[in-house]
Amino acid sequence: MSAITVRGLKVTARHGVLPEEKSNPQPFVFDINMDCDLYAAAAGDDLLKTVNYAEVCQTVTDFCISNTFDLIETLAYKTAFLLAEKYALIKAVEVTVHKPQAPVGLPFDDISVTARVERNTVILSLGSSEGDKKATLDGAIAELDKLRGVTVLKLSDYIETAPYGGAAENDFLNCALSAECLLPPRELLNKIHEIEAEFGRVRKTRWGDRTLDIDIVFFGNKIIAEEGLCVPHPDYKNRTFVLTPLKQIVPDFVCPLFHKRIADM
Ligand code: PH2
Ligand code: MG
Ligand code: MG
Repeated sequence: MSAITVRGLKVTARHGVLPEEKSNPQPFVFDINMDCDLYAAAAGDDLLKTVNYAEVCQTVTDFCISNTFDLIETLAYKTAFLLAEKYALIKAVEVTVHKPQAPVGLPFDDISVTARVERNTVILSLGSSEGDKKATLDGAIAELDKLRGVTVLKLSDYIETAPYGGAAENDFLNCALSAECLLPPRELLNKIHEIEAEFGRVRKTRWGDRTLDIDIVFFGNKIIAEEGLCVPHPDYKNRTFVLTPLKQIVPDFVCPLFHKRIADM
């Protein structure tokens, strides 16, 4: 993967916890590294197919000047997020913010914070077995798409499926979608839980009937095994109500666990 890097972009601005840092501007220095595929730009010698570094410098400067944050963590993360949102070519961006005159009262060489934002394709499975199932799925998809940093790309048909697992009694309405996601996995999961709660999800019996269930089936090529967050979904390949919609929207996606195309599962 190729990259564009800016080092040492200097901006005078008002970030810091102390009141005097909010009134007296001080220097901040940015290093920005953007992973992007630059082949098309280089092959065509075309500025329109790359990320214009002059524009990046202006965007970062404007953002830094027109906001006031307590933490350089916030400044670094929000700057990285803004760049990833603005430039679709960016696959991942790292922003380091240095604060060379931080009011520490002791001699130091440098203080900095680095934040990273990645663009991943995520694949979600949705199901509903209580209430107005179609309205719930429609509403949940709209809410997902409204999340900052999440853009729905492809949506499968809605299919009626028999309950799987033995606990639920009603038929389900299921679908799957792919989306572009700038949030880290745990943050996406938290947002999903909020949307499930908004649609009246009450966590009763495992596998029981529910107004809305949204599962992360894939998160790019990541393999995650944490409390409450297992990706790829541990049982997806045994569930036709997941596989059928996936075959429709992402037949060529290769599962990072089984190294097989979805179409061949
Ligand atoms: N979800 C479950 C349990 N069983 N069965 C079908 N048909 N569809 C589902 O979405 C489903 C299920 C637990 O999440
Ligand atoms: Mg589920
Ligand atoms: Mg779930």
